[in-house]
Amino acid sequence: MQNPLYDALFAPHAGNPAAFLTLDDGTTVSFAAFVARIAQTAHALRDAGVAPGDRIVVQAPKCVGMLALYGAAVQAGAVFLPLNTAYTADEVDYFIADATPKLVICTAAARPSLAPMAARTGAALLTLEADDSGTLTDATTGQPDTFPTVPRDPDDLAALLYTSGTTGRSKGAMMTQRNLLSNARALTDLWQITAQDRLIHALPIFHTHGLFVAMNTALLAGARVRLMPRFDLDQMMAEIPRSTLMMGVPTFYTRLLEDPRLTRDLAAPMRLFISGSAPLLAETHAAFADRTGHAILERYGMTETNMITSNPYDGARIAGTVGMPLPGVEVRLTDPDTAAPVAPGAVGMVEVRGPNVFKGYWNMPEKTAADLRADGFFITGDLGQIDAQGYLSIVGRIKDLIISGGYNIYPKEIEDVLNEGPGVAESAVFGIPDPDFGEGVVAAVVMAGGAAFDEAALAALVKAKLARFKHPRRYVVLPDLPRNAMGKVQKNLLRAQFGG
Ligand code: MCA
Ligand code: AMP
Repeated sequence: MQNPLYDALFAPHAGNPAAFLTLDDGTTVSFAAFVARIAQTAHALRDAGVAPGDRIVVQAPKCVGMLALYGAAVQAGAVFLPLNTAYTADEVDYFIADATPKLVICTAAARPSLAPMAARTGAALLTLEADDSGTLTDATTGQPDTFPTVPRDPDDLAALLYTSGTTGRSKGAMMTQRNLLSNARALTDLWQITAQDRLIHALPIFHTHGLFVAMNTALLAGARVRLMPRFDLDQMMAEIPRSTLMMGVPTFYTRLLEDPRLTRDLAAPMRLFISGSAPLLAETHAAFADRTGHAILERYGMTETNMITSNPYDGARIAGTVGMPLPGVEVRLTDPDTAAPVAPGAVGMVEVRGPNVFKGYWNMPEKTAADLRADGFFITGDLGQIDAQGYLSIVGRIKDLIISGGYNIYPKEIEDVLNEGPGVAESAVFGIPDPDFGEGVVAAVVMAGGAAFDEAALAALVKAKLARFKHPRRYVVLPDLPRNAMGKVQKNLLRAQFGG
């Protein structure tokens, strides 16, 4: 038995002296050095007590060591669980308790708050910093540069990615080797990614987009990667003329467009610009094409499913649509109430089936059964419409979700915190259009009889519990929340009232 993901993404690069990663200071890491570092890290994982199937929780800055850790987890047969670096200790506590990892990796600054959580589940703790130093790096130093790859079945887990829900706490989406590899193959093929490409990588590597869509395809193709710690306009302007490929969220594109340095000449060497994770406005697509001559290729996916559809590489990339199902992936639109397929051209719930669809939610069989039908179709919570040419458009969502700068924000999670606030009777959190992030978070609160509204107290409560990107940027006080006959809060009315 082999390890399909390791064998496809990492093993072929062993001994290849060509440059793979280019860092901020201009230094490069060769494919060979990267694969060797993965092996050394795999030894360090084993020394830390990580066995096949064990989870590794990682809340660390984007750096070579973090990428090598991903590879090492795959090679050692462990389950990689990356977390948004913006999450508060309160948020991380839940993930550690739920996933019961054998190893937690964080910065030295976060160690005091995370160490007791790791201790509670009997996990070891190592550190990793933005400059690649830390006790994890120390533990890899001097280790052999080859590691006996742990055999894995295609249905074995490679990663656990937490995604919030409209009700209750976050759920761990179990991603198998097959899920990741099938998607990497489909995308690499469709987008014609090759060893000639140079990818501008400015996305975080704790989500599907930056880690799997971007890194797995680059690794599969043997493409070079300009690894940036974060999105930075000056760096983007410097890298565009030296690169061929970029993947980003719509905010990347609106920010690039605001900069007059973005011109047709600057972008001439580029082969392909790809957007996803949130809706790209048709006007952004048009403005970008007008300015650079490039038609942004928009695709659509979800943590639980990896990528589902993509606009074509050769062929019309239609603004406002997310294209056609990837090869091997089936999409159907159903009536949200009856689950029956809708008529051609009608709006329906997007359901998806294929090797890309996850194995289920970690330790949540009921939740898995509710979202994954017996015939294998996963219910996305997105509403779509398919035109006569077969292009899917995402026209709405049944799930109560805000997408801000490509990050998902579940209103329920914020409302639960606000409702604990002094004098708060109830609250409703909703998204309004935001020129930079696509959507911005607004909180409407109803105070209990006579209680005074104290914004600072509420903001402090939110700050203690939730990552900064989830914080409401505006509070409004209402005498009561608009509800329909069923008693459900009508957020569409709130959006209409405050979104102008
Ligand atoms: C940062 N802030 C945000 C966000 N990012 N607030 C709301 N939404 C955000 N996305 C906060 C900061 O904490 C800061 O707070 C303030 O906003 C301004 O920060 P700024 O420096 O402008 O932000 P940035 O560091 O430039 O980040 C913006 C960003 C970043 C580049 C758009 O958020 C980003 O890289 N997003 C990509 C997310 C992503 O990869 N999503 C893929 C998920 P303060 O007020 O304190 O200054 S995977 C997925 O969705 C599926 C599977 C798919 O299809 O891909
Ligand atoms: P996540 O839970 O982070 O995986 O986010 C997945 C959700 O992001 C999907 O269910 C969609 O609602 C949304 N999404 C991703 N890509 C697109 C896109 N290109 N257009 C519209 N929505 C998108």
